Amino acid sequence: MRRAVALAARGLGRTRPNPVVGCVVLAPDGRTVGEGLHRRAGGPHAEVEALTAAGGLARGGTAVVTLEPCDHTGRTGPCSRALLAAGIARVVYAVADPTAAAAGGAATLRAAGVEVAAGLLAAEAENVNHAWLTAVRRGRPAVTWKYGATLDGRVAAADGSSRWITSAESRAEVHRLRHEADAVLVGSGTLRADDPHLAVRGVPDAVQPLRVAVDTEAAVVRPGARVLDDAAPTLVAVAADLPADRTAALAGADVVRLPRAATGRGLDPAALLAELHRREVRSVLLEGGPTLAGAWLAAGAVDRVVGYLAPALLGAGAPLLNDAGVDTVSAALRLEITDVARVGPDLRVTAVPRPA
Ligand code: AOF
Ligand code: ZN
Repeated sequence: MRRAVALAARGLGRTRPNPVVGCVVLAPDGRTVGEGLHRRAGGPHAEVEALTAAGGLARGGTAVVTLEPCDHTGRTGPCSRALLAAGIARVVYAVADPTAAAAGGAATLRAAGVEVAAGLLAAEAENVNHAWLTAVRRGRPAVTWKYGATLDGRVAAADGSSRWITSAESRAEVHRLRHEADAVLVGSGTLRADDPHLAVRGVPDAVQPLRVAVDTEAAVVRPGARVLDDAAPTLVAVAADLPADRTAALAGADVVRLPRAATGRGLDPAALLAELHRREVRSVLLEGGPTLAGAWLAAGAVDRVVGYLAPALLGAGAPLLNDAGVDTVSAALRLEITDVARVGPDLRVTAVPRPA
């Protein structure tokens, strides 16, 4: 199963709107005779790829798969039937398929006499599919807020300079996070201050995410902005109530008009996430800045936080987070740390909101 999870991880960023799935087929004597992963929506499911590799050696063997085999005909046929047709005797899967349409593979296999076990390395398999599982459970894309800051929580110095606070190693990792995300999103403060490009660089065969520029007043993004180049598709989100001439300068760009947040600050995160969900985005990397992150946290629209902390102190300058709707300690947004790692000289902390 550890190998199957590693196979699944290779699909991250490539399978939208589908999950990542890995599968290993063992012959009756326990030898690995086939491996597979789900590489893209519309392509073969992991089980089918592994069974094809195994050929006749799968008969009487075991299929180890990170997600419950599907029982439906979507873009491809049901994996439950494929496993039965190959003569698999035992199926071990980690996580149940939470979609109503595809679920039921385990029951179908059991009814046909296959021995089925669930839950092996479930935490690891959940983790690799965090985005897709969150999206299915919430009915909207999973949102990861990523930031890079000094140890005293600043993203810029007093003079406004902000380049290269974190290390080259951390910045390289952020390109991988972008590649793994279906969309990368920034607000108008970051667009104005940094003119960010938001495309993936330095990842072999990278899939470029949809770049989402939240420019509520249509006051920042203009032709020539780096975010509008042809390195990746871009969606510019503006307020629905703006007069038409405000978006005239964006002719040719993909512009969506959305309701404002109830707080009056920025766009309604839920409306933007619904729009992205319609566009088959299942994971969003929120890259800033502090005002946008505060609004999204306050709205309960952040599912995971990844912070890169550089061993540097500034003492003054912009904080990594602005108002998140908290005015007293008892109302703090409490998180649970799920991972801590060294990345070059920096510290990477991953955390998820604690259920209220
Ligand atoms: C599996 N193995 O490798 C994958 C599964 O429309 P389709 O054919 O692409 O099916 C997509 C659905 O099938 C997806 O929503 C999920 O429930 C399941 N994905 N299942 O047994 C796989 N990718
Ligand atoms: Zn399947």
